[in-house]
Amino acid sequence: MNLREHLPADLRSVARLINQTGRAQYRRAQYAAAHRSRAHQSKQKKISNESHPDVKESLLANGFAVIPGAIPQETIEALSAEMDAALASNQVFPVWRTQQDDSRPAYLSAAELARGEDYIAKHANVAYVENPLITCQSTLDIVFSDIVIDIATEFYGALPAVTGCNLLKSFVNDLPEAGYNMFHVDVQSPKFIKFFVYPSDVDEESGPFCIVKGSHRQKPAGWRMNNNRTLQDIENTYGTGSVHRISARAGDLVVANPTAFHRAQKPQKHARRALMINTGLHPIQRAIGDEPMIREENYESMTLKQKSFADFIRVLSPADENK
Ligand SMILES: O=C(O)CCC(=O)C(=O)O
Repeated sequence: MNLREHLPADLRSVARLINQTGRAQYRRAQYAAAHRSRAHQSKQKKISNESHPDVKESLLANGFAVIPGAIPQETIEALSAEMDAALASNQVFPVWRTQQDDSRPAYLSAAELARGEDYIAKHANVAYVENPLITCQSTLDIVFSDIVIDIATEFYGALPAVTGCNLLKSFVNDLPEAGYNMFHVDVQSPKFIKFFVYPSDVDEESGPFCIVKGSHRQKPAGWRMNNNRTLQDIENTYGTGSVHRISARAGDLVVANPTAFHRAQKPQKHARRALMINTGLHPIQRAIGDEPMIREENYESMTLKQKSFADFIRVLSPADENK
């Protein structure tokens, strides 16, 4: 039974506020406990890290940072080719139909997916590659690179870990803005960062990641209650020009604090491909994407530093893979 349906409308928003406040308190306690434990492990494991003080400073002040050319070009070329091959062979996570109506299922059917990317792009704003850390092995070189782990370690002051990994393509189409195209904040943890790497350059016309500078520090009361803010809402509150659209070259590393207001702008002229790495100190409930998984052979060849970063990733044995 859905109790909320039995509440008068004006009590429903109060119930939602109480529920959200309770969950936020729970997540703060979860983060604090995880921080104690993972800071302790960090001291014990004596893992060496390079410091990136400018990145940390920019993350704290603005909520984002861009590190130009952080990922080698050959890795980016491999990522680009593997991602295109995965999409061409329909290795995609169930694709959510952008315009929902009662006459069609919420997700595209296997027969629809088999019609290929042009068809998918007419019905969905975005498609995700299935199990990216397995399907596209070049993702491992990026996700477990020193620069990603070092920036995350310095940000948390404790051993970080991957909490989710998405490889996605956002399409140019006539469908309305939906989901991540609206301004929102991620609430799965009170403190976390995500990384983006693009297989090709991203500019204003190819659906850049947008973030409201400093909004991780300052939000109007009650704004967490609605994660569907329009550009107009944001500009009315934070001012014209408050939205920063992050253009980046293929191989740049973009880091962002998603507790700031952000969105994926809908691409106007060119589709956008992106690798997105979520990090944190405790496992989170993912809004989208598979549970992150890697092959046992890949896990076994990792350093201690990389294995710690894989703490929340499911390691698949050959027997698991054949199931
Ligand atoms: O794809 C993007 O640029 C943003 C995705 C996003 O909004 C999110 O992960 O919360």
